[in-house]
Amino acid sequence: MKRPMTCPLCEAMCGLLVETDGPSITGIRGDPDDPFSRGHVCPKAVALQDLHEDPDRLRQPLLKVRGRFEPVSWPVALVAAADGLRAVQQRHGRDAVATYAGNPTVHSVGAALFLPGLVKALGSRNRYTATSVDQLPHHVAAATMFGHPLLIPIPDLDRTQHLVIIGANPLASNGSLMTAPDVARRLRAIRSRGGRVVVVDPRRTETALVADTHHFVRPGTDAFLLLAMLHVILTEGLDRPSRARELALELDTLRELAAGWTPDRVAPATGISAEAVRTLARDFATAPSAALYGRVGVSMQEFGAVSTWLITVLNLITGRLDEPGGVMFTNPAVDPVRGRGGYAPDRIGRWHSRVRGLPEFMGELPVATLAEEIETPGPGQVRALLTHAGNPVLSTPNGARLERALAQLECLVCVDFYVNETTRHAHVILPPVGPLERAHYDVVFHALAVRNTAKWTPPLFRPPVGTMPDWQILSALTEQLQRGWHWRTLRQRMATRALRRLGVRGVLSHELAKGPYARGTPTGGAPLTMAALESHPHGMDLGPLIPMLPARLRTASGKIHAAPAAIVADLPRVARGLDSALEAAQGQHPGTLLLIGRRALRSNNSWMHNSTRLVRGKPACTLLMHPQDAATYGVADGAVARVTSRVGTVEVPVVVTDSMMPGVVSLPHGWGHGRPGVQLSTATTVPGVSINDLTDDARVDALCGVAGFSGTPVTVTPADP
Ligand SMILES: Nc1nc2c(c(=O)[nH]1)N[C@H]1C(S)=C(S)[C@@H](COP(=O)(O)OP(=O)(O)OC[C@H]3O[C@@H](n4cnc5c(=O)[nH]c(N)nc54)[C@H](O)[C@@H]3O)O[C@H]1N2
Ligand SMILES: Nc1nc2c(c(=O)[nH]1)N[C@H]1C(S)=C(S)[C@@H](COP(=O)(O)OP(=O)(O)OC[C@H]3O[C@@H](n4cnc5c(=O)[nH]c(N)nc54)[C@H](O)[C@@H]3O)O[C@H]1N2
Ligand code: SF4
Ligand SMILES: [Mo]
Repeated sequence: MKRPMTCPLCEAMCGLLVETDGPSITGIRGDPDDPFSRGHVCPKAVALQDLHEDPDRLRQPLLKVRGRFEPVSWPVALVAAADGLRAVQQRHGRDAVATYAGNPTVHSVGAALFLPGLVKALGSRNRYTATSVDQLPHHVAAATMFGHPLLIPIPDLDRTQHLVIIGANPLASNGSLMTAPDVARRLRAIRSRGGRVVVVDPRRTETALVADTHHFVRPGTDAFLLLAMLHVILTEGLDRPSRARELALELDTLRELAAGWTPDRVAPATGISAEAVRTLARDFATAPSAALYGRVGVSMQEFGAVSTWLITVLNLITGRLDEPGGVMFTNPAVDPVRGRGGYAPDRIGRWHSRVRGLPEFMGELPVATLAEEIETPGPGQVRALLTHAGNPVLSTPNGARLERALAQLECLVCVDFYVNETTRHAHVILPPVGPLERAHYDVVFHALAVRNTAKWTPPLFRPPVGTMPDWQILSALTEQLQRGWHWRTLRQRMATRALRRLGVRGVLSHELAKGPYARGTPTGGAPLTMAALESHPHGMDLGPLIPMLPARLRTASGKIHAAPAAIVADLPRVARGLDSALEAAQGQHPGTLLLIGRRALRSNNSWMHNSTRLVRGKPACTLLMHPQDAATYGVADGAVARVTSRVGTVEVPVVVTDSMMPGVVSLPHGWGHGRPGVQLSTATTVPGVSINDLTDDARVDALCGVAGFSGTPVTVTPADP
């Protein structure tokens, strides 16, 4: 039997056809009838079979007894988890329990709908997620400019004539905040319709190789480059009127801010010549349609929020925002902007972290501060942690420090199906079923896609007896935590129970009824209900992105804030950053190289390395280095280098390649499985090292607290001189 589903591994939402024979999988291929992905898949889709069959994937809860994990029943595990967390809160207050939600949370409908209730029941201000090692700056820009953190403009990939990609490598990542299955074909299409693709990246990436132009940029200097582009566009009068611009306040402020940021001044810092910056700006501003797009390379850095804001500003003033072929807002069937949890604040720092004073945003704190919140005694100290689908030991800056801190927690509860670098420290592990055993609807990525589509998949396999999908674990744990609480929490308890009775399908049905297609689809179709989704198992196409302004704005003024006060206040820091970058460019820090990350098609953050078919072949965890640097520091291709930063040292094989910008080295993230106690029998044979044993928890974007991964200073020496 061939059964359609959506791949939940990355943001591309490829349609799959899973061929089954009773309980076994006989093949996984692309679904040609999926209207969005039209048959495209990458190698990771096939690896879903390895995940499904992986004997290391937990099917039963584990409880740590005298230092060892023992399988226990669900009632025992849930009571142990709830009692452990509640005891800490009773002794030390609500904030003593922290929560961390990792990336796969947003790829699971059950988790996306049911984790918020659990976090709310805990009622702690110590809320952390992978957002603060990822897209936090995008939310800051969206919230302060448009009034809602999820109003993120998406490149209209299929209609643009000019795409500028800064700090993203969609050919490896398959696109991010730009859900677009088969991004390679879509980029090729831009060029075959006479358009252009430009890439700005410290590495000549897979994407740069298929672009028309590539510029090396020194890591962490994008804000200077973007300010110089703003300067060129405004001084040369290349900005132009548009519907969106009519809605914008504070345009004059932009002119004041850009003064002084000439291409000549910033060129030595960015490594891109003044003439190239002028060309970049002019080509972008004058193309018939254009989209400027930035992703993790510009968001995970010390000027992440300013850079991300500048990208939106450039799209706004050149008439690209909310226009076909530019950057547009989505109109998803389940709409997080108008639906559940709808309004979210646009203020940064309503409260601050206890130890370092880092700002809250959207109700959460930056995870770069979690280790010190656990280590530092005093009122409000974090003494317990609940993780959901996260591996912060490998994915947050100075992960080794966090790992040491985890070991001193009174209670660590992990909702996860692997014993990995993080969960090995747990007292209780609650494993949900795998992605083929649960229903799927992409509540997050339909809202970030280059086309409006909708697709529902029921579970392909019946979950084995005695296992639970994540939403059931999360609601059971929520109820367990609420048990016996004061009568004032009665309403919360009733809400939890009502939600649980609805289940995923019921909640989605309510959401669809509140959504934009509740009365019919744009193509004159019937109302979009669960029944309609069920009768379209390959997915429903709801058409290209459409202009959404001004109705979609959520600002109190009903206008766009082109220069939000919180962001403008950060510009003096950017100016100081330019001074130090200029100093560094003059060679005042000899011996220092700048470390950046990278993604590979056959890898998925930290957790798919247990799939034999993905880790076969040449080692993936290598340090890329320019030949000139290799010669200077005496390391040869294939030799092992010792890489040292302020916080740590790793030893890793070197690949010498001129695809790197001189002075910059690159390591992938998500490796480092060689730690004791990790129960991943394949991954531990190809352990690699963790880049986050080098990245520095002290380097954050001071404006929003996102980790400043890009451009971590390191030294490189041969491991055996
Ligand atoms: N230096 C550096 N660090 C980075 C990055 C970088 O580029 N450079 N990238 C950052 C980015 S963008 C991100 S998103 C983060 C990711 O950071 P995290 O979200 O912390 O880590 P993941 O590697 O995604 O780990 C996912 C965990 O969820 C578990 N899991 C998988 N599926 C499910 C599920 O359905 N349910 C549950 N309960 N568990 C599941 C896996 O076993 C694994 O333990 O890493 C960040 N860290
Ligand atoms: N195969 C695969 N796909 C994935 C993932 C994965 O781990 N593997 N992870 C998923 C996740 S969680 C996310 S968030 C997305 C991320 O999706 P992308 O943002 O496309 O991620 P990357 O491939 O890391 O691309 C970031 C690029 O920024 C460059 N860069 C680094 N520092 C700087 C800088 O200072 N300035 C500039 N201009 N560029 C810089 C890097 O060289 C790199 O090419 O990918 C998702 N898709
Ligand atoms: S690109 Fe690969 S991992 Fe991403 S959704 Fe498609 S098949 Fe899955
Ligand atoms: Mo991410």
